[in-house]
Parts: sequence; C-alpha cells; structure tokens
Amino acid sequence: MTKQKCILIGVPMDCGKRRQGCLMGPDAYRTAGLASTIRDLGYAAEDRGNVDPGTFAPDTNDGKLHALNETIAWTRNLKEAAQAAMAEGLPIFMGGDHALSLGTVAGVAAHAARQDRPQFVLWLDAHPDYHTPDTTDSGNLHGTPLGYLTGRGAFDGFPEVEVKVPTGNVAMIGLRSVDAPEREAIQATDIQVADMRAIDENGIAAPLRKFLERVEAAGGMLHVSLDVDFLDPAIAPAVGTTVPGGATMREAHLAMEMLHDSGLVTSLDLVELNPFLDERGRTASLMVELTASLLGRRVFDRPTRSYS
Ligand code: EXY
Ligand code: MN
Ligand code: MN
Ligand code: MN
Repeated sequence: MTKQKCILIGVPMDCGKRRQGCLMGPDAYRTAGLASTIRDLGYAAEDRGNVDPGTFAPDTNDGKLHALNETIAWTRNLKEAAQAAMAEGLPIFMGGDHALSLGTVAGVAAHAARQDRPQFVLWLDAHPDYHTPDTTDSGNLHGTPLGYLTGRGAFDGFPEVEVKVPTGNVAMIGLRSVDAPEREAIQATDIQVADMRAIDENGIAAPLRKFLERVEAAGGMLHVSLDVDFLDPAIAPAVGTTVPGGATMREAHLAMEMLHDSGLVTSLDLVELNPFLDERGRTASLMVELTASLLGRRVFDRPTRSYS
C-alpha cells in the first residue's frame, strides 16, 4: 500500500484562551523531530511552514469572548489551508490551541462533502469543547469548536459552517471535565461519548472499535483531534488545562495503533501543547511518538484492520 504524503502545517494559534504558550507548539514538534519520525516510517512528509491569521481588527465586543476577531481570522485561513492540504495528502496540524479546530475541521468537512463522503470526528480530550459563545463561562473559544462544527448555536461573526458535522458522526473519548451546559446538551444528542469511567470499566478499545466500525460502514473520512490534555498530566504536563486521571501511555498508544489499523484516518490535529510548561520537551516527544503509532510504527507487524 503506497503511503500517503503527510502535509505538516504549523498553527501557532494561541488566542483560544488567555494563558499564552501554544504559539511555540509548532516549533516544539519540529524540534522533537516530527517530520523525520514520519519519514522513517516510509511516508513523504512536507513541512509547509506556519499558517498566518492575516490582519484583524481589535475586538469591539463587550469582552466576554477572548480574542474574538483574531480567532475568526484564524478560522477563515485554516479552513482554506485544510481544504487545500486534503487534496494533497494527510494533513497534520501542529497546534496551537484547540480553537484551531474551528477552521481545520470546517475545511476537511467541506473537502469530504466534495468527495461525497461523510466526515467523522474523533475528539480525544478531557473536555468536550462543545460550548457556544452563549454557554461558555470562560469566554475561551478553545472550549467551543465542536459547538461550532456541529451547528449547536449562533457563532456571530464567524464564517457560516459550510458543511456541518452531524453529532452522530462525533465521538468524544477521554472526557473528565464537562461543564453543566455541555453535559445537558451532549446528553440530548447522539454524540458517542466515552468518559474516563467508561474507559476504566471497558478499556479504550471497546468504544473506539464501535466508532471505527461506524466510520467504516459509512465510508467516512475520519479527522482525529488529539488534545494533549487527553493524556494523564503525569506523562503530559505541558498543557494549560490539565485534568488528573487521564489516559495512560498504553491507552493512548493502543488508540493510535487501532486508528492506524483501521486505515480510516484522513486528517489529524495535535493541539494544546504549551512548551513553556514542558519538562525537557517530554510532552512534545510523546505527541510525536503517538503520531508515529497512528502512522503505523509497530514492534511486530500486525494484519491491518486488526481492530475487529
Ligand atoms: N470547558 C472549559 C471552558 O470552556 O473554559 C474548559 C475548556 C478547555 C478546552 C481545552 C481545549 O480543551
Ligand atoms: Mn490570548
Ligand atoms: Mn480540547
Ligand atoms: Mn482539553
């Protein structure tokens, strides 16, 4: 099977929340050797440099939403960048905070629609990021991408979502910090959720397998959005929104290996890395190792599609 070309795109986006540092994320992945690790697995890997948000006016709103105009500017450019990259290979967005998914997923979903295929999204995260501008308390827009992408509510000033992701095409795995407005809204939808309690009881393979079987049956394209805070802070401290009791190293690698074996992944976000909070780059390196597992690094070869 000829390996796809991986298109590495830097997204130094840091406006989705107030704590700064994610702007250093793309270069941390470069320093951690993401491109060479991918090439060592037999892929072509091209680093396209960093996306630029372009110019934007200072915010004029009452200040509830942090860096609204900057976030909107990023969203527009990222949607275009994602659509273009999908035409060339497997885009890997090196974040940057989770607000980058407002644009990347909008772009890949628009591309999928042109291929007449449904877009699915796997959200590996301690948080659902399912707020809208009306429901968020913090005003941090990195807590809203799935609210925007599924068309949950009004996102005044943002580009109209060209192709919404149906809630039934979304799985959230690793949840352990969910705000009340998100919980109520999620429970009223067909979003597949596996919080850490479910993973404790049944492991990560069961919910992931169930989701992958649905993606395959639908002939879907699968975007994986991997938030550093999906992982337990003890192994991945370099993120501003740590929540104790996260995925272990092996749970994370198993998920990545199952994703590779499914052959279904068509795009990837690596988000919320804050190198300013890292210890000798160990979190950046772990995210690179997890990406290697998602792209097929193995101790021994296994038959593909062995997640069944
Ligand atoms: N739900 C909280 C909020 O909306 O502020 C925390 C969100 C954290 C979002 C990070 C990206 O996952
Ligand atoms: Mn900021
Ligand atoms: Mn997130
Ligand atoms: Mn999170």
